[in-house]
Order: sequence, then C-alpha cells, then structure tokens
Amino acid sequence: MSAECPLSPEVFTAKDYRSSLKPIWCPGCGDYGVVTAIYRALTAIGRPPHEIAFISGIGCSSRIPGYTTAYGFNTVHGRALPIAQGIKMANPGLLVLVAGGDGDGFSIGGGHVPHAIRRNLDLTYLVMDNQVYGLTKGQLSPTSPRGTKTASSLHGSMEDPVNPLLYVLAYGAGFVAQGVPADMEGLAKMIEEAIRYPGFAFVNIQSPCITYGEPETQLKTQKTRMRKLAAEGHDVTNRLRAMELAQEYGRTLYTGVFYRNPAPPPTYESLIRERQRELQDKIPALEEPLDSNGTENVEIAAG
Ligand SMILES: Cc1ncc(C[n+]2csc(CCOP(=O)(O)OP(=O)(O)O)c2C)c(N)n1
Ligand code: SF4
Repeated sequence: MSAECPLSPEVFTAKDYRSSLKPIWCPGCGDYGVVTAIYRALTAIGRPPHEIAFISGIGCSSRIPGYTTAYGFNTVHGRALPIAQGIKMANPGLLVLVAGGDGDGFSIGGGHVPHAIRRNLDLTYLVMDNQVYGLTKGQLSPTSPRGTKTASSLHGSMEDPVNPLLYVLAYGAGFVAQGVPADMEGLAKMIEEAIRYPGFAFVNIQSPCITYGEPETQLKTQKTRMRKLAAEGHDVTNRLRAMELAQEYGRTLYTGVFYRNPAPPPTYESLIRERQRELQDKIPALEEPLDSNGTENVEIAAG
C-alpha cells in the first residue's frame, strides 16, 4: 500500500483484498486456489476494495466474497445474479463480481443466467464448477456426469449434464473462459481479463471438491488433463469455433479464453443512463403541490 494516502492507496497488494476471516473449506478444496487467483486478479486491476461489490449465492464456493475485503453479499441460493444486476444498475461505478457453485448457477439459478447475459450488464460471473453439491454433502449437481454415484444417486445418475460453456455462449455472453486452480497463473490472468471485459463475462472454474468430487477432477489430474486453448492456436474472436470447442466439456479439459467479443455492445447500465438523459429534457417541470408550510397549493388544486 502507498504510504501517502491510506484512504486511497495507489498500489494494492494481494493482502489488501484478503479479509481477516479464515476460510473453513475442507483442506485441499479447490476454492482455496480460486480465492488466491481472485486476490491476484484484483491486485492487477488495482481498484480499491471499497469500490468492489462481491455477490454470491449459497454453497461452499459462495463463501468466497467473505474472504475478500470488498463489499460482500452472501444472498440466497441461486439468486446472486439478480441482486448483482440491481447493485450494478444502482451504482454503475462499482466493480461487481458474482460467485457461486454449479448448483447455484445452473440448477436453482439457471433461469437467471440467460437474462443477465442478454441484458449485458458489466458483471464478472465466476462459477466454481465441482460437478457436485458440496455444502449439502455431495448430492448430484447439474454438471455431474451421467453415471455419477452420490448420496442422492446410489446407482448412478441417469441424466446428461448441463454444459455451462455452451449454455452461456448460446445466449450470447461476450466473454467466456474456463480455468483450473492447478494453473494459478492462467486462472488469475483470465479472471483479470474477464473483469476488464466491458460487459457480461463468464469464467467456468473447474474447482475440485476433495471431499465428494470424483478422483479425475482433482488438482493432480487437472495438471495432466488440461489443454491450453492459447497453445492450440484458438482464435478467441471466433464464436462458432468456441462453441465447437465447448462441446468437449466433460471430455477434454480446455483452459483459457473460448470467446471474447471483438466489438462489445453497449452495456445495459450505459443504455439506461442514455435513456435517462434523453427523457430528462422531455419531463415538464413539476409545480410544487404543497406550499412551504406544507398546506395544499390552492392554485394548483383549483386547476
Ligand atoms: C432455496 C434453497 N434451496 C436449497 C438450499 C440448500 N442448498 C444450499 S447450497 C446447495 C447446493 C450447493 O452446491 P453448489 O451451488 O454447486 O455449491 P458448492 O457447495 O458445491 O460450492 C443447496 C442445494 C438452499 N440453501 N436454499
Ligand atoms: S465439501 Fe467440497 S466444495 Fe465444500 S469445502 Fe469441502 S471440498 Fe470444498
């Protein structure tokens, strides 16, 4: 932190974004790596913590905002996006981050995702996709692969999983990426890029649940399974190719940016301000219905 002005330091370090709360995740949970990547991304962005609002739903991963020094709101299961949108509309100057699990975002909250995308507020949505409900002790989640055996599916699930990457690409998200805590540098960089994207940005983070997750999703295997899109020469402006690659979700662990809209459209909050300015001139000046004593203005009342 700069010594000159403690209220508005010019340079922030990761510890300026780390709260004094000690995480209570299981030892080895992928979310430890995710929150570290978030500290790094925020350090690179350099906004003071009081200019950041971090909103989450309910779940192990939804605890993340509490471990940062940003303003935080641990809302209701599946309702982080509507609340984040309201906050951003009320105060567009805030940097608004949203976090939650795959259950929070793609089962109970799944209906909110398309609308947040088509409205295109400048939000960064981080989903900790561990393919299981962690907080409630390991039931099937919407991204659990077919056949997964859990406490709620003793004989194996009989449904195909939701594909979060294809889901958000199909609805027109302007920035779509996937990361893993096993590649901390890559994850921090893509969260930073998502924050810098001027519009709705989505990062699917394969964050392993060490307690209820499948062995092939764990950090050690991520390192051997991951394939960096940048190394494959992927053109991030090619949306159709991004959708093709996204179909590999659950089979090939691609990491990096799938899609970045090269010509970001205006955000919802900027359109609202524009509409307000247009209408401002058209609103007739209101006469005071009450005089300074609080009694009815008889001239107006008489019409
Ligand atoms: C309305 C409502 N329904 C159900 C729950 C119970 N519940 C809390 S967290 C959760 C799922 C958690 O899984 P996920 O969102 O994937 O996050 P994780 O814990 O894996 O990070 C459920 C079903 C709740 N709190 N509120
Ligand atoms: S239950 Fe899973 S997701 Fe929750 S803290 Fe433990 S390892 Fe992490």
